[in-house]
Amino acid sequence: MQTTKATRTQVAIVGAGPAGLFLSHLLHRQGIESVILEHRTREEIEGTIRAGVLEQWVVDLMNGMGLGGRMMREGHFHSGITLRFDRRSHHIDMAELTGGKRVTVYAQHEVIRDLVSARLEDGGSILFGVSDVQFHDLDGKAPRVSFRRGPDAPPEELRCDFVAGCDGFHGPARQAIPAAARAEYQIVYPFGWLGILTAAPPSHPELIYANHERGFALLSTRSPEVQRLYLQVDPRDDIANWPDDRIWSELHRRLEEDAGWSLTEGAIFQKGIIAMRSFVCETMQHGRLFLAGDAAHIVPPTGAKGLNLAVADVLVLSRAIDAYYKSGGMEGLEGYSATCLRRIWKAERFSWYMTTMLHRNEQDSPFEQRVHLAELDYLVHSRAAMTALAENYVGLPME
Ligand code: RFL
Ligand code: PHB
Repeated sequence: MQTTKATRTQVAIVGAGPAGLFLSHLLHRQGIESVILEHRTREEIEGTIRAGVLEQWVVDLMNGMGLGGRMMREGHFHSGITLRFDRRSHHIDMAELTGGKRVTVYAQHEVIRDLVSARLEDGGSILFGVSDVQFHDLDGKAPRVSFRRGPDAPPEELRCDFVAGCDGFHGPARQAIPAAARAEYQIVYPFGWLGILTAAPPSHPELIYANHERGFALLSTRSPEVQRLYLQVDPRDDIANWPDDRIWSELHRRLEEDAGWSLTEGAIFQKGIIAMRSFVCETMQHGRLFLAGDAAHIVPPTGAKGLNLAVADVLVLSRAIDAYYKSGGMEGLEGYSATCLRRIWKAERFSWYMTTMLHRNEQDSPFEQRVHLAELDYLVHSRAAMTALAENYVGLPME
């Protein structure tokens, strides 16, 4: 009979996205061992184009952990954003409204590259390309995660004290919480984002969020040579229906304004369409399994909150695990889900607010469409409303 190879660690982490990688670094700094099981290859996770905006406290955390060197050299620091509607621009000076806080535009895959290389350099264990991850004995004190190092490799087992489900929205960890023990709250939006990367210089010094009668558009950046732009589209649309000239013509129309600003074009070298949803799973824990990041919640990208929330979850989790190893106390772990959900629901609210205010929803009545425009008009003329937006955008304080 074949015996299953078993290894032991303190925390088994499933998924090497931002949640899993930050958790492994945070635990390492507390002297706690972990192993990350990731089903994609290193090249795949380092090449997936996703988020761009880091909240101030995430940047401070990365710097405090000694992981921010390249980010500080190559990232872009934005102290404001521009809202554009009715063909006019309105600057929101976030730094002035929040006592000096700003956001950093530094691509998620660059964060991933920095975190993977630093973790491997300090002797961390990340197993790429694993398959068949399954959870066992989550209710007891000695949970196990079984897996294979590839589809044809023999089964192995990771024995541990805690399991962190950092495996994203489509991963298996959430399903390991019995359906009767969790409630799921969700909105699926009737629109998606077509995102492009283009080889062009920046067209504008800060991000532009545009509400236009043809739909939302967003201008973001990546580097002095590469820009990131998004267009609201039907989520079921096929990217083949979007040749480059159609994308540019739509971006020009939605981002243009009366004051004569113009968008700089370049070669499009990456494009794709993503659907948008809001989703929260309550509870985020079951026995010794703790969900973090997109495994437990999704926000539409309009508020730029997803990656930041994933980091917030694992900061709470790492502190609770540390307290357990230092004193045997379970309070932090028992309160994990409730602690995280307070921040998560505020980010859900903000992301939903930005999304509904800035997009054109064909299902909205003309009354609701007028209300969204009134909301924008109120926002840009009220210091109180702008402060509320700025406070949420740069990131609510981490306790
Ligand atoms: P991830 O990044 O999805 O990582 C999960 C990892 O788990 C692995 N996995 C498994 N591993 C082993 N076995 C299995 N069975 C597994 N199943 C899955 C996956 O391969 C993967 O490597 O989740 P995590 O770590 O929770 O991080 C969440 C963030 O990635 C996400 O919230 C952000 O990208 C959202 N987001 C944004 N967030 C921001 O904070 N600021 C932004 O500006 C921002 N813009 C965006 C975004 C997301 C976008 N897309 C594409 C959804 C813009 C876009 C367009
Ligand atoms: C990005 O640069 O990818 C980006 C910026 C702002 C958002 C979402 C995505 O709200």
